[in-house]
Amino acid sequence: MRYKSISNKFFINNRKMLINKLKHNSVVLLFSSDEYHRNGDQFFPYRQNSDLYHLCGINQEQSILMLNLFDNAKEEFLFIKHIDNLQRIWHGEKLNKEQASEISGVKRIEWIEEFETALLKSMEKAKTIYYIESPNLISFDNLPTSNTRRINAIRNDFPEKEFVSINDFITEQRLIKSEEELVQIKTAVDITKKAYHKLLQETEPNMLEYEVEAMITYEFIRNGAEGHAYSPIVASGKNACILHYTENDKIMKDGDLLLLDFGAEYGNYAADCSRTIPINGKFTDRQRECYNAVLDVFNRAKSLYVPGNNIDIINEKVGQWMQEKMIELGLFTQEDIDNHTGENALYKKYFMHGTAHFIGLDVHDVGSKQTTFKEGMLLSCEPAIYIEEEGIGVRIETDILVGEEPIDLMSDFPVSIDEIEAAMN
Ligand SMILES: [Mn+2]
Repeated sequence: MRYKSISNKFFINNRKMLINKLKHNSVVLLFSSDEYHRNGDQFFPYRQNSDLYHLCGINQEQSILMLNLFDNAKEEFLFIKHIDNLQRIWHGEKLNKEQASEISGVKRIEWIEEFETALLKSMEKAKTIYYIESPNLISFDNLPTSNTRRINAIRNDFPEKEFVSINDFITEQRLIKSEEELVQIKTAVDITKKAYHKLLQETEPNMLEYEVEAMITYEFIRNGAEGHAYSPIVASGKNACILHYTENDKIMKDGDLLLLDFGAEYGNYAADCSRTIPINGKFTDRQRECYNAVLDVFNRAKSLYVPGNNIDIINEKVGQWMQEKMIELGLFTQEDIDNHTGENALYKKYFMHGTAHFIGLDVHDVGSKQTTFKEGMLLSCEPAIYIEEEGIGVRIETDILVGEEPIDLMSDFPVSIDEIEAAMN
């Protein structure tokens, strides 16, 4: 095992929390993610459905969680893949029943072949089927995920049953991070810091962006992360103004800035970090002005991550602060704002995304812009400015734990101009 996993107490407790919110004479059904075909006989590296992981900690494909909530019998089942000797030779071991039980804390572990029979039996008594809606695969065919396909099939077979989504309940649970989850997240953050230090030391003019990507990947893997929590952005010069630039294949020019958005995944939990550095180790005067404008807003914004606030409130405040900075930077005047009639505020031309999103098992984790912050929630803080005509893009991003005193998990990452220049030279 690459990483240290969370104890089964966490998963047992998650199931208990969920069950307490549900009606009796019901069944909860949750199916693992698909294995995604790549090409030929190859598949993409497997990544578990985050909700299934949250409820049982199993990272294996072809797993099904079934919770029976009957008046006289509450019973938890986990169905796992059963492999033969030939498969074992090619692909190695899969979890046995004891291991699956140890990881998840579920007592009844069955082979996947037993699922249909067990389902029929549960359906004799169940009135309500609880399921989780997962987003469709984004493709031109809009294919449903395995979870949706299986639930739809069961819905067809049992049209008389009541089907109820439990997304809101799961979201509520996933939003608040437990101590054990924070250990995983802090490890992901720490590995991300190591990659940041490496690239601060080794980045030089005329390297290719993917050489920096390789430094990040190297530090992630050698420190026990599964890899990147999302496709990293290594964007030099004006490429920084393409928000989801992931080509990372241009030459990094002397005198340009480099915008990086990267984060390790550890034990399925994400870190999410953005930094902006001068490729040659020294900011120009104009770059300093722009960088310090964003840094100033970044430092002020951190205090907004307190209970009672929400993402909409943060976006509104940070938008106003960035607008003041843009006037100081000479991008437009107060008069321009007063005369502006467009649908979007003027500042959105230079800062077109939000400041915060939730972070957890998914880098853009569950929760909405109106979710009221509570202690223990984790969000990004990422003000930015993109001035395409000057080839300047600056984003500074950290991960903040909500509290009366918000905690910046990346407070020891070099962030001021002096710290960055010192680390690079
Ligand atoms: Mn982010």
